[in-house]
Amino acid sequence: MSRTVLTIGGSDSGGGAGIQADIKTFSALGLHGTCVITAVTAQNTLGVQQVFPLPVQAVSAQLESVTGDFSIAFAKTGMLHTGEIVEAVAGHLRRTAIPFVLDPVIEAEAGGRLLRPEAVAAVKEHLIPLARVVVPNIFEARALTGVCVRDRESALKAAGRIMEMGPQAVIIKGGHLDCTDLLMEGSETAALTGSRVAGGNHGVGCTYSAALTSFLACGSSLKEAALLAKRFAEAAIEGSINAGKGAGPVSQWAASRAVAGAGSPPGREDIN
Ligand code: PXL
Repeated sequence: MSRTVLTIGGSDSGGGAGIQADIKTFSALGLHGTCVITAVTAQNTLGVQQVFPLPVQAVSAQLESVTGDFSIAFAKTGMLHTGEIVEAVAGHLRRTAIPFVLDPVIEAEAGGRLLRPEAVAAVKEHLIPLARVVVPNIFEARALTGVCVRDRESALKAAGRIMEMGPQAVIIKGGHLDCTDLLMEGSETAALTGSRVAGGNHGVGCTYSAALTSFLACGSSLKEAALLAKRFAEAAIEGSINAGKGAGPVSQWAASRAVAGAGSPPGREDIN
């Protein structure tokens, strides 16, 4: 069984979010992480100062290199920035049929546009229909559906609209409300409760979706993976590091110690 996972997203020079958070999360959960970088951000804990998207050929070449060698158990997409990159990534994921978690990253928490406004339509049209699960926060849910999520009823409405776009499941994250996530899959819905944890939160969204990807790669059911990823993200905030002048980066190391045994880190021979 392959224990190699893939993240497709942007680099955060501050080391807290994006590809850096994903690789740290994969590693903390005992997996081998590969990465396809879509854009380089000049960023710190105070915000995103500049964004440099890579040429679409550079993204396609990385996708070919990674999937031409490794057997990818599960992938995730994060910051994709341009419509052109969204289409290239969607085309590759469709051809290779790699299951993936779609984190519809639009803006950095500390401020800074990570997906161009005109690329939102490409995400809806080309990428969402292929996703195993889409994991928006309430702001991303609004950008995708026009529904302002305030409570369970509006979360159900937004989730229903995203389901109409064709993914297998959606989780509306409630971290900006009462920390209850709404999972919708087929005709089933579940409320996944959590607790508000004090600490720095830079990189928490990426860490959550990377942990979800990891638990799915290890064979958990979606609901089980979503609960484990939520606990992992909470523990990562609790153990966050006081670095930089803004919101401190979450700690995947602390999370892996706190939730030890949650995943099932493979033996060396299992890593493919
Ligand atoms: O949290 C979403 C995110 C994703 N990818 C990159 C980011 C951020 C947030 O800052 O910088 C590169």
